[in-house]
Amino acid sequence: MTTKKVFVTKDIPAKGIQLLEEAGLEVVVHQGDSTLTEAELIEACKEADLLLNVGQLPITKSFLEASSHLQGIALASVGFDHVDLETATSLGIPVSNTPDVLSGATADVAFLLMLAVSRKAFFRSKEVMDGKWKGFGFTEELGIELNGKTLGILGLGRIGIEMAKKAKGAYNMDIIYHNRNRNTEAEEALDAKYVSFEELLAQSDVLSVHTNLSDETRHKFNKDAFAKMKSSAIFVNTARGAIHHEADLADALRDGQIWGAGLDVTDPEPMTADSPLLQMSNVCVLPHIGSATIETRTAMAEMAAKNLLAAWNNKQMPQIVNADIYK
Ligand code: 8YV
Repeated sequence: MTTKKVFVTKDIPAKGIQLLEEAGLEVVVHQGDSTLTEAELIEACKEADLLLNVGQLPITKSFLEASSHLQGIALASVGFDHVDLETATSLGIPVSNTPDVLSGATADVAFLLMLAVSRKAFFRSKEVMDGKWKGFGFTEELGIELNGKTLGILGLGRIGIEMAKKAKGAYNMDIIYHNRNRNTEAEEALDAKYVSFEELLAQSDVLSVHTNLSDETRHKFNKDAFAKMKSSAIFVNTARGAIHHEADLADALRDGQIWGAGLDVTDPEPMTADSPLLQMSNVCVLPHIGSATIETRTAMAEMAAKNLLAAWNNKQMPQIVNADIYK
């Protein structure tokens, strides 16, 4: 029997590789910092039977058509907006993601951004670290407190629920949310109130985005949306950068339409060095570290590996996102 080959697009915690190798699979990991081009990915997958895709490397129609021999693609991410799922499904290639295991870590980063922006912590820290801090002014660059304020959540799913729990526990924040479908179970557990998107914009003191990127949510936070928010509001996005319109966000912050913003995701990613957001004291930008903890990344690698093992054994991937292939 020939050994099956798994191509992994970026290094992952050893546990993931170990699971694959123990099952007798040959694992090839793309080394180095550079992101693979589509042509390089096609070339790398010519000899592979399974693909473990780390990060948001696009899985395009042309890649899938050139790689229709793949027995399964496991994503090391919960989001799958970078995958042409329709083509994967039509070619019968199962695709899996990594839900649940990263919810707590990602909500931690949303919470961190909310708190850091509310106290301008990163900006102040940057001054100190750059040797520019000259002592404080009693009324300069003051923060705002979160206690008892209203947290609005767009997308009260797994990650949104974790964020709401933390905000409620730490600051007794009132939770309002907007979803495509109401989540009555979470409403009860969190004493959360379902509101329209317009109400979410108007009532939130902090508005945290936890929805996926789709045609419906692309640039949902644009000029019009920011204009409807409170001038004291903080906008937090740990989901996908393209859900907000970057130039409109910069304008809204500069013109005082909203108070601050915390971003773990940008569009493009990495953010360009000339972005006006990087000069603002009321903005904090992180390099997409939502799931970047030892515990979470290990769990993600393990989950992705187990999904590939299922595909290799002709079983349904436990975290499959295109179960339609079996219909
Ligand atoms: C990861 C993510 O940083 O899960 C997602 O959708 O965006 C993040 O957890 C990234 O995809 C790591 O592979």
